[in-house]
Amino acid sequence: MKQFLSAADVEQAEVLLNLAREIKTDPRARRWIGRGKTLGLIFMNPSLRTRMSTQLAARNLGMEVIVLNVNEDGWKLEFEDGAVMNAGAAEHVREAAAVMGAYCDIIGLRAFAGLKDRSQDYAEQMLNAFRQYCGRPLISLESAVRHPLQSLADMLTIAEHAAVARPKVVMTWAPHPRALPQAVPNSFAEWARLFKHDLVITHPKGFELAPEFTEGARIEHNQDVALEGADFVYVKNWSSWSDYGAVGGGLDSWQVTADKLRNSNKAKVMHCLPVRRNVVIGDDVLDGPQSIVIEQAGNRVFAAQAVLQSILGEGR
Ligand code: SN0
Repeated sequence: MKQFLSAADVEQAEVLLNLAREIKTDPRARRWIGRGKTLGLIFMNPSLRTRMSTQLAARNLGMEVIVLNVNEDGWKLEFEDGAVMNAGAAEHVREAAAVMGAYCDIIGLRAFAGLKDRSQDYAEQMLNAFRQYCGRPLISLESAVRHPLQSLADMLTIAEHAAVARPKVVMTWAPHPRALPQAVPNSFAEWARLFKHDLVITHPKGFELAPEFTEGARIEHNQDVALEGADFVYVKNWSSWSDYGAVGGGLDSWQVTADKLRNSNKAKVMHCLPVRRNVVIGDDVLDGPQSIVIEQAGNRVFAAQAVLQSILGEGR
């Protein structure tokens, strides 16, 4: 694997998933293959799970890790080509990414969507600049449009819990006080299609995702109908793609509570976290037996390790 920015970088999805499963049985089994190599994790935005799980994964392979919260601890970066840099930004990404590439063997980058300008976000300016200038294999730690490490962990979690070959997977929109990116739901839909899951997406009108991501999925605007018979319920808020970044109001009834799940097939409930309790998902679900969110987050280590191992040339 040369980079990990989207599902398109994966040659054989099943093979990568099986590698993650194998790693989970003995995470330190190949603790020498990254020896002498350094992973640089560059964060433009906050992170808990991605930051910790990717470091753990690298250490399980014997790698050194450098973490930089570039907005707080680095120079303010300029991304525009040809910019006259006489204002806030002290350093252009051309130099910054190239220097990081000189120090590190693999780079991971987190750069969220700004949610102001759709075409700018969907052009993946920051991710593409790092890809172009770092000269090293690049891993997305959530970009403006996708979060593939999350999705690989999600696919692993579903594979572990699925009782039937093709479970009914429902991704439901849920309320949130802030505008959140579409990266997680975009990627989830992309990977669910890759793994040929029976995917139903339910959201209020106006919260359609970009059509390139939902192709092949069923869209159901009635949440109760969508949840009927669900084996997995993937809960996520996202802001509007058409009315770019809009949050919407008066949609509190979309919160996923135990009552909402009554007609599901004892659905396992997933969320990428962080989750706002009693806004997105009720306590009765998060603290109940149907929630698998902690296990899902635990699987982030094995997903990241499968990706690192593949980039190091020891995957398949
Ligand atoms: C991010 C998102 O893309 O939705 C990261 C998820 C892995 N989530 C948030 O930014 C939540 C922020 C909040 O205020 O709840």
